[in-house]
Amino acid sequence: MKAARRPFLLGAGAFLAGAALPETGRSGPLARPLMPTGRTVEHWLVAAERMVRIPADAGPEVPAWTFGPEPLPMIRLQRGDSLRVRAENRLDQLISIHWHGIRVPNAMDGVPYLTQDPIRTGGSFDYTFTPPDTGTFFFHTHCNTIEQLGRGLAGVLIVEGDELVRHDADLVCVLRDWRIDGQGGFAEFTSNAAAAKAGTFGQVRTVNDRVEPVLEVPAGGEVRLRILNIDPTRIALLGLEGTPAAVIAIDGNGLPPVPLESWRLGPAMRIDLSVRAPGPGEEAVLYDYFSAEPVPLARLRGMGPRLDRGRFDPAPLIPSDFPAPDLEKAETFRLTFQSTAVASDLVLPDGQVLRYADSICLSSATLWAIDRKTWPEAGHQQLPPPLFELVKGRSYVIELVNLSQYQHPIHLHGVTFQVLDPRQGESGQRADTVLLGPRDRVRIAFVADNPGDWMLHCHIIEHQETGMMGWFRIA
Ligand SMILES: [Cu+2]
Repeated sequence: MKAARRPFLLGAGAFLAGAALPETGRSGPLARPLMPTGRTVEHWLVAAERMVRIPADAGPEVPAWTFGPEPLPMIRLQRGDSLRVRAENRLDQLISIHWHGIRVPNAMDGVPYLTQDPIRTGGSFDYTFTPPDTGTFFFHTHCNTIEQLGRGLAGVLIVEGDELVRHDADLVCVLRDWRIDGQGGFAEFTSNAAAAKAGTFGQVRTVNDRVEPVLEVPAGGEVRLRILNIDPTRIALLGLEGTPAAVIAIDGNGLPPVPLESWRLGPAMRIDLSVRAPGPGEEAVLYDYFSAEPVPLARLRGMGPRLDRGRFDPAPLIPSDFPAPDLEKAETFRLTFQSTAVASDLVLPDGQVLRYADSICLSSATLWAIDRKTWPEAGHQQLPPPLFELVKGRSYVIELVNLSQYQHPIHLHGVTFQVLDPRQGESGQRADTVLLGPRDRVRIAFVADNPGDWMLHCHIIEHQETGMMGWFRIA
């Protein structure tokens, strides 16, 4: 029964400031404005090469690049907290830190040359911002990302404070694969042949850097499982066997709970699950069904006496406060995503034919394009013109059209968008990354309320760095 759950005691009078108390009916709770806590959480991230065991419990030591002694730093904030991170660079190449999914001010977005000078060897940069939204996010470098992410430079950022009913446990499951060569080093992170297709896959599959870890959960309890796919390449098809679960957030954004059957989670995408923990000593298994043989990724094991939480009926999260796009007045832009090597036609639902009979000039560094334009030489020094320029405060619809036969998780910096075409049984969800299937088309909408120059790119990093990357301006 719901009454058996502990109510979430709200801090800082967050709701009292609003006009109405949230409702927990079918429509879900109401959003609420951001109330700063006045607290600043400080972290010092030192990017350096460190010998790390991969997988963490059993593997050989490899020269990973990490932000600290813990290969995967975890930052947890309360809603309304400010974050100050000093990022220091002790690698022999440039870095910057991008805060994926956080609607930061443009100067904090961590894109070299577009929003800041890259952090040089021996240098540092202070990132300070107050995340406007709750949820499950991550951060990673935005320079030479194929190698820097491949060697591990990433971390998790969680902003708490979105639960009406507190879960009995709150766990993080970070999916990433490693390219280990078996001789104490890393295998090649990319090849042109792989980058022109689905990308280069890691061969050591890990959750929280462990192979098929056992995650202990309070037996019978309600568990929040924050699943992040921070792999540069792999698109997982997730399922949980042995216990009921529901998707309660996509890319950190709460939505009316959707029963989990299977869920396609591309690079950079996240889902939060509410899971009924197995009974004492029992297990549930998180699988990736994408390959021919389902791959077990992690096990949830019920521990302690069984908690009585009644019927499985997860409560929706409190959504973040986003302006709703005005779809009547919104201007529409269309972006096409294509290979530079393959000519392709696509007939759209309105009968229009998009034809690319010729190919863009090929080089080893340009394999992919947005609107037939590739990012020059995978660098950021020479900026191409923006893909589009948006007027601050106006609503926009962006139609994303995939002309290729490969999947592309498309990510926009600076904004969280509404996905107008439902993808996996959900509706009206907010996201920062949307997965385009082969020859797929999806419309997204948002209010251009965050001024600045923002990246738009595929998050299969080899696609991004061989051309499938652009930027747009909100002014
Ligand atoms: Cu892609």
